[in-house]
Amino acid sequence: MLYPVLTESRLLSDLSGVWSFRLDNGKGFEEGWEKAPLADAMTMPVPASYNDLKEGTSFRDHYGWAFYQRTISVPAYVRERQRVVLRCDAVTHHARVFLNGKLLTEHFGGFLPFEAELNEALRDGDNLLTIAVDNVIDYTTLPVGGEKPMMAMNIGGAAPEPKKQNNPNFDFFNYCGITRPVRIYTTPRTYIADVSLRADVEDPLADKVRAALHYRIEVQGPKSGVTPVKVEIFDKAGIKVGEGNSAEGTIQLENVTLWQPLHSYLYTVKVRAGEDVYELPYGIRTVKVEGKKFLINGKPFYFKGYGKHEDTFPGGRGLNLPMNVKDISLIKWQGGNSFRCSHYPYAEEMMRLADEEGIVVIDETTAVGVNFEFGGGANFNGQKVTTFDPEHGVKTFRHHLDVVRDLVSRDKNYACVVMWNIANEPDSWSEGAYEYFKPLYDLAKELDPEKRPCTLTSVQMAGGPDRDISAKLSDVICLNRYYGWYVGAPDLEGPERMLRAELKEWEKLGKPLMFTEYGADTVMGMHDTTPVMYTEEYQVDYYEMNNKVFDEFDFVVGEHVWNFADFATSQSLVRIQGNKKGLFTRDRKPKLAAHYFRRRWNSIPDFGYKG
Ligand code: BDP
Repeated sequence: MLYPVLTESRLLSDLSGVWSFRLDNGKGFEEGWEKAPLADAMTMPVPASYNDLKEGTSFRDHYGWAFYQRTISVPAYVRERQRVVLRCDAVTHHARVFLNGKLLTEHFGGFLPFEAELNEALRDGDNLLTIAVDNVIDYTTLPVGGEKPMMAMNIGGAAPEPKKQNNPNFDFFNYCGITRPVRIYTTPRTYIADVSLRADVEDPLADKVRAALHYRIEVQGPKSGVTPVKVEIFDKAGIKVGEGNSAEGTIQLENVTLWQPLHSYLYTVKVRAGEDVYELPYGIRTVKVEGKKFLINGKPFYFKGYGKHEDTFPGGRGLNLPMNVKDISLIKWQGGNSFRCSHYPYAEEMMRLADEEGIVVIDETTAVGVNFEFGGGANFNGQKVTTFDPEHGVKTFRHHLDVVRDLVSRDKNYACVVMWNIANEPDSWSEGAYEYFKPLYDLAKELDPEKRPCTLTSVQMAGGPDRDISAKLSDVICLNRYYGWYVGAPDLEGPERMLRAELKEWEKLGKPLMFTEYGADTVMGMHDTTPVMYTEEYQVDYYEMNNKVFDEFDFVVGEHVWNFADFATSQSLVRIQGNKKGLFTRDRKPKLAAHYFRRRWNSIPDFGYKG
């Protein structure tokens, strides 16, 4: 799906602002709230998560639907001449969109965009737009909701709450609402529906780089078959460097400037299909797994970076452009070069920013919590239930396919994206895991014009390569490991030996491996002369130990700390107003470890670190 932009043929109108809002009392649809202005409405900004914006636990932890409303109007001359499309970038987790009380569309999944054509439903004058948002997570949704609170079960099996509540099977606050922009855009009746690009670079290391840019333009609408298509490529100075004159073809490019990590270069691809014009920035680079190396532009790349979250105060997971820009600045300050979109696709504005700033990205689906083994495992009438049990196990597979499809469709043209992460810490060892995950890997590869590497980030309890199906499926082994925190803390010597022993097992596979998570909770301002858990000193010691071991293995091609910054979670005895594993606090102040990593990463080259 194309990112909405203003062009000579397309209008764009951002509906961000303060909308009317009301939490459902269980009768919202029965009473037809979508049909009339909301009674007793509160104010609510769009985009933002609503949870932290009004006071009280019943508001923050609301379970179920909430209604957002505003009026919209579109001039008649626009409606008559053009397609008018409503685009929601992210409604978390399940949306029903109504115009003048009539259902326009319904969408499942809280982190990917969806659209609806408005022409038929729009009337003259004001139109009532209602977006109802449901935040319920369960065994059918991604992310997955469990039956009991995940963390609470870890510490003694707290009894399930009698009242209805969300129990995330994941460790971040279940923020919800309209978290990304809602926009109206227009196109001519026959329009550019999709653009797929793939650059075949002859030799990325040559003095003068040549590339064949393969493109495919999807045109839809009444004249789609007969509409002439033209594709032009412009360099940064605005000079045309290539052109194609069909809906599908190849453009030869000479003297290509490659997109490089931290040295971005973006061409502009301008597409014309009849009356419609669409343009997008596009970086040319290569990505390849070769033996034990991860190559970008033919050179062995070392990932220095973070798992992140879209999480700021008070907008929760709401799009926060200033913080996105600040975070990239901090990444560069620290000598980092990459991050992972843990644990869901990030806003397109962040992907475009990463493309523009030269930050390498591992792009992730919403599949977190596909694992019944957390906290001792799930139960059904006293019987242990495995994750992929056909009757009582997860029911996420079909939705997971949709998420992979929509993610690849949205992000396939970004140079910053170098790998797809199919799931975070799933049950990747139990019976049924291979059968569940193999088709998802296959689908990502099939749909991606670039055939980027695929992975899953493997949880500690998955064990080694003998047990974990990621050994078979992943192009790069990605480990989330907590040696010296969940395993062995406060001792660091035993965990060091265990980490080394585990790496020796994975080394035999002959694939590159990176750490996609490792970290220790650290409360800013806690210090001690002898390292004690939760102090800033312990965090540094923890990382020094882990990094020392990583440096001993040449097949370890990267380190992503957990986490870039502290973030909000559900409450539990092991979460101190959230997860405190950040190198930065939630408001982006550096802990000791941030300075430690600044020294380390500035002395590690982006390319050729391990030869
Ligand atoms: C991993 C998860 C991550 C958690 C982290 C932690 O992938 O979401 O926040 O552990 O416990 O299991 O801090």
